Amino acid sequence: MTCVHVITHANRHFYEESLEQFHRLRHQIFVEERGWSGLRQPDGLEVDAYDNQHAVYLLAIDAGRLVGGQRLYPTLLPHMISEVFPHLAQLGVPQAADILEWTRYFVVKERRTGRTDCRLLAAMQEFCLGEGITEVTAVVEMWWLPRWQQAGFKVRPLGLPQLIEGQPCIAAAVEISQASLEHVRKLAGLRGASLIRNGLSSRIHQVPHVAA
Ligand code: A1S
Repeated sequence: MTCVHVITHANRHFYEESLEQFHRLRHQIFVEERGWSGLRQPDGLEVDAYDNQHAVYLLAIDAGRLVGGQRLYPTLLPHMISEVFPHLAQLGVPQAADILEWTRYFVVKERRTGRTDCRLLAAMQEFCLGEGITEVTAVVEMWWLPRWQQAGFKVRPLGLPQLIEGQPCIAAAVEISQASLEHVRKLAGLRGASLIRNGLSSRIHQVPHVAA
């Protein structure tokens, strides 16, 4: 059975193998499948500046095998939108303790067009609700907008779409709500809470210390 595990700096020692699979799959999927060649690494592991002690990973694992994943990161720290894509957020880059950035989302090929995608979307909403997060921000290709609408997610554009490597992309903020969580759970026929928080206390999100 597939479960989504919450992994932070505090419990990553339980998940070293899954995290290695996550970075390897990110390379296979984002570099080799999607062609984001700027992320290519000689060791076949896609790791960036935001894979550090502040990142939270929500990984879908089935019988020890990683089948999908995503990353959340504090917007109070320099993050991908503030550092790499600020030009996409003409209405301003949202930065607050209750807003996280959402990146590196994927489902392995064999599990696509199935329930894993909705499981990951539900996991993101469930985790954020539990942590008092109100929005997540992301840079996405435009085809995410109808997907989010179908999932029952409310989306606020942060600026106009622009081409990135030939693809129209947009920066957006997605609202965290019980209604969205229930909608996406219903779509996938999921019942109740499903996150595994191995070795973590009930609330883990900490506001990072930011120098004045
Ligand atoms: C940043 C993301 C942030 C949220 C953090 O009938 P179809 O096949 O056309 O239905 C497809 C399309 O409508 C659309 N879609 C998926 N990939 C697309 C692409 N490259 N270009 C245009 N449209 C695309 O979604 C429908 C369902 O896709 P799917 O792959 O059959 O199934 P599933 O299970 O919903 O998985 C969707 C995702 C995006 C998770 C999966 O395709 C994947 O892992 N792709 C590679 C990683 C990726 O591109 N991640 C998003 C960027 S990170």
